[in-house]
Amino acid sequence: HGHGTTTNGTSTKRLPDPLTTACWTCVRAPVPPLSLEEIRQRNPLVQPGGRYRPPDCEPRHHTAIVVPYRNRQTHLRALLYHLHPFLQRQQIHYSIYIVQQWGNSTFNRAKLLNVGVREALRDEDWSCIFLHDVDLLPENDHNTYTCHKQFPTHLSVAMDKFRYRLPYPQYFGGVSALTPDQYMKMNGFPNQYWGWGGEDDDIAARVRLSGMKIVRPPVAIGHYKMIKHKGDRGNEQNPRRFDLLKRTRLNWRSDGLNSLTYELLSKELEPLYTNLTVDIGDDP
Ligand code: UDH
Ligand code: NGS
Repeated sequence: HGHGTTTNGTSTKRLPDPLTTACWTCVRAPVPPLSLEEIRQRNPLVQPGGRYRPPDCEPRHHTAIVVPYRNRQTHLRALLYHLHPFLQRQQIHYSIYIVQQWGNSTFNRAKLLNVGVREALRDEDWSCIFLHDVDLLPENDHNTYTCHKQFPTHLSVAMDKFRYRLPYPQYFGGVSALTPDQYMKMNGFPNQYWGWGGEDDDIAARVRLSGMKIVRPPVAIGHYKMIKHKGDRGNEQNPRRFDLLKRTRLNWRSDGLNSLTYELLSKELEPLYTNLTVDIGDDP
């Protein structure tokens, strides 16, 4: 495998592109110095709202990508730069939703994901919904952004920061995917995790408590590069996460999709993504 160094000193990892052996799949870190306008020019077939349909076939897969978001502009550009061509190579009908938490209240990743799923399903009858952290770039084109018929999928099984393996067997963070039915069956995600940590473990527990299991791609396929960064202001470690996790079994039926409240402040069809700005309240 070729490894190069770009002019600004960042490393470029080159992997053989599995779909077209004449090409390389390049994952650059940390960020290509491209503007949103330049990324748009490279993706002329993407429609407003970050929507795409393969022009010359009837797509078998209809996937919404939902990204929990606040104040990570450079990561967002890297994700869009990478994901649009990646999904187009897979001939998927897709749309990218950025769910932006409004204001300065403590970040709540799982609640933003609930909002994203509900709003995405207003637009289309998606067959699959991806929950996607903004700083993770898939490295292998065989990692198809589609859903398993029966069970929720965890995709980011081999992240570079964890030396390309799971940090622990139950890990469900990063990138995951479910059908709308699977999502309803587990009453969505918890709304009560304000701040960093634990919400992904709660989601993994819900999968099992609702009678499902987690499926995963092979480690060689689920490779992701994480863009390095420091902890965010407004997303400090949640000291209550261990207590909450003890109560998932009691709480999952009453806290989730069926107790979700929020105010959608705006929905804008940007050239490369749908921007949902939402007031989800604050840690009580
Ligand atoms: N996110 C934002 N803005 C924030 C916080 C989180 O957009 O201010 C989103 C983003 O999509 C991110 C995801 O939420 O990828 C998860 O955030 P995270 O901070 O839980 O996870 P990440 O993998 O960082 O980005 C982990 C390293 C920070 C460790 C801090 C431990 N105290
Ligand atoms: C666990 C957290 C998860 C987190 C994972 C990886 O300890 O939310 O570490 O974190 N669970 C709890 O805190 C209960 S990471 O290495 O990415 O910072 O996703």
